[in-house]
Amino acid sequence: SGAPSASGAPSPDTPAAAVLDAFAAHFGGTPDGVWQAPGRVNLIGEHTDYNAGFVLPFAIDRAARVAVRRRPDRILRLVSTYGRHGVVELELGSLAPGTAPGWTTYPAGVAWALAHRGIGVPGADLVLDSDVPLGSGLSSSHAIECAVATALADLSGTSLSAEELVLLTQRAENDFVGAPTGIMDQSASLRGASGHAVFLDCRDQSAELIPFNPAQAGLVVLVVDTKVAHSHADGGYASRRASCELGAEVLGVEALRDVSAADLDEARGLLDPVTFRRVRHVVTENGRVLETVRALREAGPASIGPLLDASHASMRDDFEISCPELDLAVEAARGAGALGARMTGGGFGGSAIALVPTTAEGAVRAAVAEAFAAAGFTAPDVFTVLPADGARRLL
Ligand code: GAF
Repeated sequence: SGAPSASGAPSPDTPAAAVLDAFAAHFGGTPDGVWQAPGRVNLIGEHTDYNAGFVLPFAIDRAARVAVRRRPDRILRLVSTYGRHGVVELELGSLAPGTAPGWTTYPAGVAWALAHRGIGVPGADLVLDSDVPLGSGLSSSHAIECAVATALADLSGTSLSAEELVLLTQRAENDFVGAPTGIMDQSASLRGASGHAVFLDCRDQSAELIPFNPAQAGLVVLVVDTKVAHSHADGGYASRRASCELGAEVLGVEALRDVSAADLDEARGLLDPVTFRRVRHVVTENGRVLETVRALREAGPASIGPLLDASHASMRDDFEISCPELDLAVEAARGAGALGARMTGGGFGGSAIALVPTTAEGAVRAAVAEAFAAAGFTAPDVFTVLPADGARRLL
């Protein structure tokens, strides 16, 4: 697009071009910098993060980008290339939960969480551009929060570790946005690396990058965005979390992480049937994450299909967070040659992923489209994702 880079030289078609253009159009001139943070796909390990368990997400090649310029006052002026809400002006001093409209709740929540942490956030003009589809279950909101957190921390001259940034964005999400989510999504966005998945122990945030390179194995990861809207601030996510807490309390453990597969027989007699199924999902899912890590190390990506399938069945039948569109996406993909498929993210809508031999990609895309049309569902968006690098400064 010919947008000037911060150095003044024209830099057509760089990832930052659109956000620089929008910055010039709304605020004039150039920003102090541009920061980017990716969305994520969770390969496996769902609803295990807030149970102090294991997850294995990867950062994807779709990201939120923010162009930010400090202001001499205490005002945040926020605008996005989605075009909704126009320029929103917020006073840093009077930020409180419920005060920021629409998407601005994410940057406002981050500024609020930084201030609570005693970090002097500067007033700023900020433009957001993102190619993580909104509400698709690929963590579009955490991508925004991680990009803004990285930007504002940098601009305030504070160096924060990944662990601190994770807790800070979780605070923004839990206490400002009002979604009782865990730490998986921001961990993937902050720690991701090209060609790798992030194996995270959510109890102590210890993390290891596990080689995950589908292309090298002749595979693609296809995302099927069902277009079914979901929100973690709705009741379903919180009620699953409450079941897990109840299960842990009745079983006398600090978190469901501390329940092993061998304990499940006894647990069945102690818990009501619904709570037992919720607990069984978390316990078996933790086991599947560990098995997936081992399979990736020992045999590579083509070996993990059955684990993805088992994970989906557990979410559909035990945790009950799937929906007809996600189930259909998974079945259609498998029927047309996917090695494995599962819904990804919090559930109740959003996206499914399928691990597909490159040679079957066309057949899987066609089968999913046909199955959705035959069922009378809205046509899904189907696209490939690659494991990509985590949050960083672009300019
Ligand atoms: C959402 C949450 F934000 C994560 O913390 C995680 O709990 C996930 O749902 C389910 O695994 O993405």
